[in-house]
Amino acid sequence: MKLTTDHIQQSNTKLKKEHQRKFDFLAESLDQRGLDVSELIQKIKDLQIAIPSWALGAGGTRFGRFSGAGEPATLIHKIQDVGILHALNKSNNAVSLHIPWDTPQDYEAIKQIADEVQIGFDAVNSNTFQDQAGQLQSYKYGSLANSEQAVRDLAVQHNKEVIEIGKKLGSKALTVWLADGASFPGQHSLRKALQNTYSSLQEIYKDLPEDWKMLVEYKPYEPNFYSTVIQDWGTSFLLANKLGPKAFTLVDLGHHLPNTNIEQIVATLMTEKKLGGFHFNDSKYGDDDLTVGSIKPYQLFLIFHELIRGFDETENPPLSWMIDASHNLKDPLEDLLQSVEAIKISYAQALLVDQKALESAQESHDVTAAQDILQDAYRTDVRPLLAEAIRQSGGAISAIDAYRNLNVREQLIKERGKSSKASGL
Ligand code: AOS
Ligand code: ZN
Ligand code: ZN
Ligand code: ZN
Repeated sequence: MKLTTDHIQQSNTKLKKEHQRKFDFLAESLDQRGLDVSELIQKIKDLQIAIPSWALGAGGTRFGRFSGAGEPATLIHKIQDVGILHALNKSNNAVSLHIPWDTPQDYEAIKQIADEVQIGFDAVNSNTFQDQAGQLQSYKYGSLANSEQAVRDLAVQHNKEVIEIGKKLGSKALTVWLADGASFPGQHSLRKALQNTYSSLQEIYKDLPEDWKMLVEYKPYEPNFYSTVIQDWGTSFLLANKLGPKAFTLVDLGHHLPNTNIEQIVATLMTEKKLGGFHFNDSKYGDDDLTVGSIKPYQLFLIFHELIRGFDETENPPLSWMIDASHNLKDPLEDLLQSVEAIKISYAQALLVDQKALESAQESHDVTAAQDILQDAYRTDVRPLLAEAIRQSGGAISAIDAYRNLNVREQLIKERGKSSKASGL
């Protein structure tokens, strides 16, 4: 299954007139507000978000997993799926692999297939939260933080192998997410666990190529429920600072206690040039991994607002943009199309903020005006702008409509079979 430009153009014909009408109306009003519409379109086109390999199949909960049909069963299938997304929205030009779930057999073949669908390889993810068949040491009581040297060595070795795999594929970042922690007070020494984590990460850092980043993810709880070693942005930031200039903090939107001010964390990390990237998703309670923008779209907008200011005012290096969402109700590809759209909508809205007016409102303590300026941007329906950017890039005016009209899932089921299941989570 490969979507061609012809397929997409054909699906655009029906929507074109109505799209043009909406776009012209919006473009005129943006123009009147003094915004450069073609510059906005270019910025929206340029934002590319990596798709995690583990989001392409239906995710499960600890109670069960209801697989969809025609899921990708192999790495080749996963790359094809990302190729389908990218053909539709021209916004996902990379995949983020999880090792060992996605360890390639034949690197040249994999790279060629990815090349054909214009997909590159974003951050590679290591996995020391599960034991693999035949593994000599167990991660049951932790990996990089484990009190046993032999277990730490194994986990360090695995991360080094992940770097080697990433090098062969052209990745430029290693994402480390650790489940390490304790479920009961007294289970382990909090200080030793942190020290062990730091020294293990130092070992891995030594193998990190010059042009790579190490992204250190934090998370307050789960699977451990009393203490997680890298529990918050402060701990990740501390480790990244101690490790060196190639280490950064990765912000997964779902990894915060309820009501945490994530945009403030983003602002602080950018000021310190230590924001490495994102795992986008949405949540109401915890690490819910719901579709981006489905619960708190205003928060997402505020995060993008901080990012845009940060890009202008700080020297934070370019970010890794990744999604980390997976759930068990929707078709995963439709879900990802919605997530990508939500990210780009927030970005486009944040680009509309009148920065000069906001700054002067802030300086004169005009709180009412400051709020209005932000909300004016947030309440603008930028969807026609987004659709135009994607259409100009050769994608679909409405990605979900095209996906459905072109019977993509039906064709995948025909090719892969009804009971094809994704590996991994
Ligand atoms: C786990 O909660 C983290 O969000 C990870 O980034 C990610 O979901 C995991 O590596 C995929 O298994
Ligand atoms: Zn994550
Ligand atoms: Zn998570
Ligand atoms: Zn999550």
